[in-house]
Amino acid sequence: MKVRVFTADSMQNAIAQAKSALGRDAIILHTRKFRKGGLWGFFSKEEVEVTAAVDTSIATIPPQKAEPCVEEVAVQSELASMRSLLEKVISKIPQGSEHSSVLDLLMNNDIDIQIAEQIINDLPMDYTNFDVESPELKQLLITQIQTCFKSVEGIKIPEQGRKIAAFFGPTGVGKTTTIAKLAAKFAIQEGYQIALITADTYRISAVEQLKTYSDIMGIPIHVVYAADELKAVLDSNQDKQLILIDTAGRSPHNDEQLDELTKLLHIDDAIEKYLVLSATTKYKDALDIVKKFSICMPHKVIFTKIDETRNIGTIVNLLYQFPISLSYVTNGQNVPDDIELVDINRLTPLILRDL
Ligand SMILES: Nc1nc2c(ncn2[C@@H]2O[C@H](COP(=O)(O)OP(=O)(O)OP(=O)(O)O)[C@@H](O)[C@H]2O)c(=O)[nH]1
Ligand SMILES: [Mg+2]
Repeated sequence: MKVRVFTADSMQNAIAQAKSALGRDAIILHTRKFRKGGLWGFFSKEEVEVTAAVDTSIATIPPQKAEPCVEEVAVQSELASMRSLLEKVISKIPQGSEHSSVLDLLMNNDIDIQIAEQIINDLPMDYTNFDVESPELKQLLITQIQTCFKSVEGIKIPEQGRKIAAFFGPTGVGKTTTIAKLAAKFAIQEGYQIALITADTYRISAVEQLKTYSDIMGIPIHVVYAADELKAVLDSNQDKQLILIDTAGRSPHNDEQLDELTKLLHIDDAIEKYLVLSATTKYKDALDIVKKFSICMPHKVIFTKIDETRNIGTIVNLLYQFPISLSYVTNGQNVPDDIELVDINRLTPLILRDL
């Protein structure tokens, strides 16, 4: 530190001298006034003394510039690439807290982030005018989501001839129970002539399960072990107005089983094919299932177990990606009551249950 004393006839001048000698960074350590000259105090004049200092260490010692070690260089480059990645991600996120709140609402209802973004982008009007929790915003989102529901059609029995419907999908999703519900609806409630066929000879109790329902309802049931047997049973049931075919649950990752199922379902072009999916399935798994079972060329999809899940965003996620035709949803284990034709106006509010 460099310290110097300056005297002048005024404080202002003394400080000016200090700043000009030591620079703008000079600091005033001490000031005092004293009288100079004269005799016994007569004819003396008042002077000002300023003690000022400047920290020379800052200016004189050059900053240490150590060579970075290899590890530091690696960390710095990692940080730089993370920063650039973050900047890219942030630049893609549309700004505004309303956007992220609406995005959160959709994602809390199990809607995939990319699909949620698409839903928001496609909104026909400025949603930022609405409160995030308002019924108006909920209605706006529901109306937008409804645009992905392309078509809904249940089993339509023709006036002449017959309808053959086969049900397939992963294990345990509710295929057999759904068939029992539909059999009761068409045979008992609507009085059609129907027959049941089960090709599920894989599980010991599978045939018994459907047979129990057919016995109660007084509907004939046939068991088939191979595709050509199915053909024969279909041929011998020309008098029926509706034939419902049950199949064994299959893993979407077992290609051999899927090939076998495809052969069975294509034994007769008239077979209408229903893919049965549980609404409780995780979206990524449901995506795999739809992709893998598409080899069987499903005409329509049935979603089961919507009573077992709070969020049925999986349905929206799938419909946004595949032009699937919907048919029924099931909402419980009770035969025959817990099934209904998809009603878009009743289903879509459930999708945003957590709003
Ligand atoms: N909560 C609920 N349970 C259901 C529903 N539909 C079926 N279940 C139940 O799901 C379980 C499996 O039903 P199944 O009809 O045997 O299923 P599946 O697809 O035929 O099974 P596999 O033939 O073994 O592949 C049973 O306990 C049914 O009662 C539904 O809509 N809601
Ligand atoms: Mg079954």
